[in-house]
Amino acid sequence: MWRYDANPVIGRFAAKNANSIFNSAVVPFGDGFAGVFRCDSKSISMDIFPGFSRDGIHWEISEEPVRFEGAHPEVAKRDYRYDPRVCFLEDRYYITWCNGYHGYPTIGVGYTFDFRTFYQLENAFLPFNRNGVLFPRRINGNYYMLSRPSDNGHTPFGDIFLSESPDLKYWGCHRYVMGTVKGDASAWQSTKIGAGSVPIETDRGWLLIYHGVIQTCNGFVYRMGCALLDLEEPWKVIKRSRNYILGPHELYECVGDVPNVVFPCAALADAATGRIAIYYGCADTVTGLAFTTADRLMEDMEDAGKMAADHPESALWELCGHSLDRMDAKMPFDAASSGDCCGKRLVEHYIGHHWGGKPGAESGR
Ligand code: BMA
Repeated sequence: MWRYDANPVIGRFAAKNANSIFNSAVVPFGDGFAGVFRCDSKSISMDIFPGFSRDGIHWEISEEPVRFEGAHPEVAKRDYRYDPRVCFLEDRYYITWCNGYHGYPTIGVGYTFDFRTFYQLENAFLPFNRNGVLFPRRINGNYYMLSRPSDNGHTPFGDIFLSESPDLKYWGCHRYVMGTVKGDASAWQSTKIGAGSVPIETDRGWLLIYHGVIQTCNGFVYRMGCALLDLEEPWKVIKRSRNYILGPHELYECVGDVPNVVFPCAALADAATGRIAIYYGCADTVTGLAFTTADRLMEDMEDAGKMAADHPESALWELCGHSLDRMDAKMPFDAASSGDCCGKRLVEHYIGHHWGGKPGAESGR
């Protein structure tokens, strides 16, 4: 992956009264981009704020947090809100976030057409849950959401699950997707994992960027990985990173309110070239931007079934080891339905300025 050479792309004080602006989601919108940003205030109140940008780099973040309309009063009452994701689905932008409900974290769901008026739906799940990420289209007629059941604290455990809904209100048919990996096989993701970006549709499967956490003597370290999920049955894991794809190395990732955290919440993809731009929170303080390609991520992943076979000591690999033979076919990357709505302009901008011109600048990990 390549970090944007002017990172952090959004500084901690880029909104009025902000202490930090970090785990945030960005989508192409109109002639530019829009986003929903996690801003913790100087009183350390956690909330989500809309923002707009012409180029995906320079942002104007609203002074007022998102105000939702339309929800049942019991759900509309704000508690705390953090870690938003934004998913363009059918005709509108859905927002999911970690929504405090009577002090307990669950997944809030809302939508907007214009990032000015927002409507709230029912919370998707019972507490305790975090990292709710929608798929960008229905699959076999239903909506799908990844999530990470958790506890009320800093959760020293956690696997990724999938839930299905006919209407974005009632969720069921819960499926286990993938879990942590203990031991030598991939210890950076040994404590908990959580979905990051809205999955990118490719002809090989859904490409998911996620975070993985290890517990150290000095606290949690958050890194970034990716997985490939089956197109029709997305609880089946085809491939997965053994090595992390981005870890906290730069100063702004290692030092901040919570050190050693990279936390992806959005990935923009250019269907024509497979280029991907990832927005991620850094040290719970600022927002970073990094680039990669779908082909590169495909190379970075290993066959989940083979990894299970190579590491029988890690039982959780067996649980996620649904090896699909058709992955052996040599297929060129071709995001099936993302079109121009997935960040083409942003990525093109970087081809000239920060990417193609600096082939040696790859930061690797
Ligand atoms: C998680 C969430 C994230 C945060 C991370 C690291 O539990 O609270 O918002 O980035 O911890 O502190």
